Amino acid sequence: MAIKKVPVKKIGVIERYQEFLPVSEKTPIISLNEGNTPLILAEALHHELGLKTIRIYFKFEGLNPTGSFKDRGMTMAVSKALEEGAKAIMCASTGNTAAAAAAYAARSGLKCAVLIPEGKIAKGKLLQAYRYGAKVVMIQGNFDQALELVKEATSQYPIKLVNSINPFRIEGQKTAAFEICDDLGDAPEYHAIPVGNAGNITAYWRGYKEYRKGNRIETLPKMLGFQAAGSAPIVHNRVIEKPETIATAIRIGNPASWKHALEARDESGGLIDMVTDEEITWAYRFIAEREGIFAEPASAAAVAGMVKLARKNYFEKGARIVCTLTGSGLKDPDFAMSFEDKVASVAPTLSEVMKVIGNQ
Ligand code: AN7
Repeated sequence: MAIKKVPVKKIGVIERYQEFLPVSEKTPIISLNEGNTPLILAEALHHELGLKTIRIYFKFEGLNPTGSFKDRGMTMAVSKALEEGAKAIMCASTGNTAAAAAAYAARSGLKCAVLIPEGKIAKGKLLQAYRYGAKVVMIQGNFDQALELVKEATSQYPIKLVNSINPFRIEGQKTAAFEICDDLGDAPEYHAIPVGNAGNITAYWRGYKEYRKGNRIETLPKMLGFQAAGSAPIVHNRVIEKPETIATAIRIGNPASWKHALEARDESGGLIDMVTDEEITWAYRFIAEREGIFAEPASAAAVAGMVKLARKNYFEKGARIVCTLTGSGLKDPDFAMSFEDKVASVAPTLSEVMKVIGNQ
């Protein structure tokens, strides 16, 4: 018997949320059907933390077309760049912005150049930018220096900047908050998120506020941002000249949206804290090994932060916490393979195989 085919019209975030976005019928929509990512209820984490009435949900952004939340902002930035007559786009990136910019540029026909910190970018992101056909330039410096160069270049040449200081990026990224509210039927009580350049925490807060203004939700969440301890300028209230962390995506010492992140924190009554690389690594392995969700280390920073707060009994009874898992674990194979539990290699005999897997 033939399986019945159901026609499905897949749409991206611009079409789905156009009434909340600065687009018109003149905007050429460049989309890869981004967004509509799953909100997955945690299982093992509740048991681990002894949480009985609290529900933790993962907004898994690693399932976007290029494997991170950056696609939501890039569909907007590239569509608007095209509408404005641009011929080329450019960004600095710790990796995911570069991958998304390169993909949407490929789809639109725009040229794309990306500046990345040499040696400090996950391999999967580098190969994406390269394979989608962008001009990839390694800077012998860090992300903050790369961003300064991009600002200079785009102010002197007819190239559109598509980092999150481009306001259309934030506009696109706020759609993730809309999706969460649509799925839950209201806003969660808390929203945990990793903070690097601070564009995403800014975007979510704007999304929640606009949904409340539009009477789609009644309450607003407390925004909980987490930086890596070696790259925590907002927590320390000073620029970090040499940021360090295994979570290379958020290895940023001078966030572009610093001020907006503070607004999100203060207006929502939330907090911005930091987590160590050890805490990030624990969370990274826990959600992969116990929840079956493979997210990249930067994403695990938000989980680690939430775990830290839960252990201090920060959350009140009955609360719903949404934690954004910003990117796919597949992005960073080197980190994934950096542990003791390496893959075994044995002779092709049953006894050798059973020696490794044990008598299960
Ligand atoms: C997986 O790609 O900055 O606070 O250049 O890739 O909005 O910067 C990436 C950031 C969190 C932090 N999780 O978001 C870039 C870049 C992942 C990321 C962040 C990033 P923002």
